Amino acid sequence: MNNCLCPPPPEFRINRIDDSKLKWLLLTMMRIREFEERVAELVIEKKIITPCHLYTGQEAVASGVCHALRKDDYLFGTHRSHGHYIAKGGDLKAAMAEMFGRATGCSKGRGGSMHLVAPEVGILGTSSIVAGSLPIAVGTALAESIRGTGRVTAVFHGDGVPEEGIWHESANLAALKRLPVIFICENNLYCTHMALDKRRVHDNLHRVAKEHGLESVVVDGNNVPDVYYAARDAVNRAREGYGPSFIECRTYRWRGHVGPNYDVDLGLRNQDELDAWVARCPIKHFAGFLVSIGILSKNDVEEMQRGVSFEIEEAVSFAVSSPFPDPADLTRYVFKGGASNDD
Ligand SMILES: Cc1ncc(C[n+]2csc(CCOP(=O)(O)OP(=O)(O)O)c2C)c(N)n1
Ligand SMILES: [Mg+2]
Repeated sequence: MNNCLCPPPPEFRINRIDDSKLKWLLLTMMRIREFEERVAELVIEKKIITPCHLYTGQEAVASGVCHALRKDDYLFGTHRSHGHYIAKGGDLKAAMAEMFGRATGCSKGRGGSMHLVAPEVGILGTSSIVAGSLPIAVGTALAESIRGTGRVTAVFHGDGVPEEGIWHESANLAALKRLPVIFICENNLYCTHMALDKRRVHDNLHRVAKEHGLESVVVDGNNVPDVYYAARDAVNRAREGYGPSFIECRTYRWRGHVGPNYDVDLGLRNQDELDAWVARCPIKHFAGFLVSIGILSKNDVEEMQRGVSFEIEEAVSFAVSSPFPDPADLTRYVFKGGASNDD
């Protein structure tokens, strides 16, 4: 693991991925940041009341990984998945409407912040149950390997998840059957309010994954090209039948575990630590890099930012003008084929 915000690997400069893709990486991170920071404001204003676990600071992970995935590849997420949803191509308006509990939301207003779905772009679900997505993701990978579709499954999870038994069962089965699944561990150093070094004797998540038989790497999760290259390699291996991988992305969430506060006042982490990670902002650094190599000008970056702000405001307007679900439909979507389920 490289603790500094290292420059992109040489290959990145030499065999540059094309400019439109570089811009996509930056744009995606900006969209996630703007979405999250707008949601934070709306929570403070009590306009959004679903509990929101914000992704600010971790944008490079979702963006780098999803850039390596195909649209029809599958994605599973967690309680902190707005970024995964956006990076995989989920509709922004539908995501914002879900935050407001509206019928036009991606989960029809029934899921809230933690339960997002968009099967049209491969997002089969995000879940509030810590580690709950793991066995489902492995099951999906098993199904796709039997069908021979070449589809890959990416499952995002936090650093708290390898402390759950089901993570070990899932990793073992995935390795045993050489399944096309990628475990992306977003190690933001905290599980709710408990730091990694208070929970583990060793800082060894990637080694544990390796022991289970997963191809395992650690990357700087604030460096989007680093994340992309690790994900690209893992996706290629999975698609070619070489089995599962584990990518530990070292990163940090700027805001507290849940909601818009920073948790510093609670004595759970200190301001110096937060400031150091804010100084390593993945967006600021990548934008600076693209400007430095002449792919974008400062004006281009500002224009992109204005476009993103406009897009998010449009999503908010769409959400607040959308209807709530009809109470008469309460039991719809509860049971497949149930009396009131005609969808
Ligand atoms: C099975 C289960 N146990 C406990 C919880 C309560 N809980 C919600 S989020 C969380 C911490 C998850 O930490 P981590 O996996 O590191 O993800 P992060 O929040 O840091 O993104 C816990 C313990 C839960 N939702 N589900
Ligand atoms: Mg964590």
